[in-house]
Amino acid sequence: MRTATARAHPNIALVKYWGKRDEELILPAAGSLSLTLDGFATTTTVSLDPSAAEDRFTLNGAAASPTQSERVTRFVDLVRSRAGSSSPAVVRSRNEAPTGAGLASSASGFAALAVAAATAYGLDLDRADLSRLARRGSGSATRSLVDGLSIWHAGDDAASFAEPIDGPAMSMVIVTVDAAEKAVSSREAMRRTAATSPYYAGWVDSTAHSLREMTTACRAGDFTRVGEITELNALRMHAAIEACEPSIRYLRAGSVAVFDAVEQLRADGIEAYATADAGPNVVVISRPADAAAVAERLGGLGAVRVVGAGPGARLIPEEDCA
Ligand code: 2P0
Repeated sequence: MRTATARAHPNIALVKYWGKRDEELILPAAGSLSLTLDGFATTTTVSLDPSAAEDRFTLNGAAASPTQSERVTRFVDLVRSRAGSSSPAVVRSRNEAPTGAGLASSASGFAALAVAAATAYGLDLDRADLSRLARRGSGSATRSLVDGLSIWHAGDDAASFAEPIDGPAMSMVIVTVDAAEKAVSSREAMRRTAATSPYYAGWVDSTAHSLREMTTACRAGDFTRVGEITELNALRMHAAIEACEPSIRYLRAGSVAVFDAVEQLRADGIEAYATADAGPNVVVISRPADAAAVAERLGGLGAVRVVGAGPGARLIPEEDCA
């Protein structure tokens, strides 16, 4: 039985991906840029089981929901068709992050699955190809193949993968204001934003512009500019999302309180900038030397955890498997 285990971490986008130009291939409307984290890992083992009738998928030791299983099978089908195999697989996955709470568990999930499944089915793929493959599972997974700062290019199927980019050192203070599963999935909310938000076209244009500015700021090691673009880009994304019909509001009162506290931190001379994904939790970036002070100041607003740059998805030895 061929088996492989991979570990991947979520990433937090500084310039966000929100909207597709191709739903089937998961090609983004604009490029994005993120930091792969050193916490909240997903570890996934894929074992071929030719005698099984169908794939089996367990998440944190329990059978996954039909929706989750179907999404995994669709992804493994892609790997099988490339490998010329018809063998079902057993997929066992463990997640350190709360699933569905805006901490991008689909990014670490599909990045780990791409590496483990490609290896178990005998595909010989380089890092860019693995990034392109992970993209087919979930857009944000494209970036979790890369260590640290990662830029995911828009473009056609061949060009749309992530690669590393240099930038200033930074920490991320994750403020979990609510760990419950979100009401509207990113996929659905993205679709609704593109279809109904009057600000969608402006969002896509401004993101492409922000990505160019962010690339320059990263290469210059300019933490301040990186932070400013990050916060602005997140607020623009949420404005576009809130303007869709029916409206979706991911930011709750507790989230806004963190944005307020971050503004106060800056007024007090500690440089920190806030961002938030498709959920109520807020991620605050700071220079590594300021992270402990930022975490202390934000501690009353939710559970805080400080993380830094982590490794892209990779194989791990069998004995570590889920
Ligand atoms: C991002 N997010 O850039 C943005 C910011 C959430 C907010 O990518 O449909 O799970 O699987 O491609 O990647 C979350 O959406 O969506 C996401 P699909 P995905 O990190």
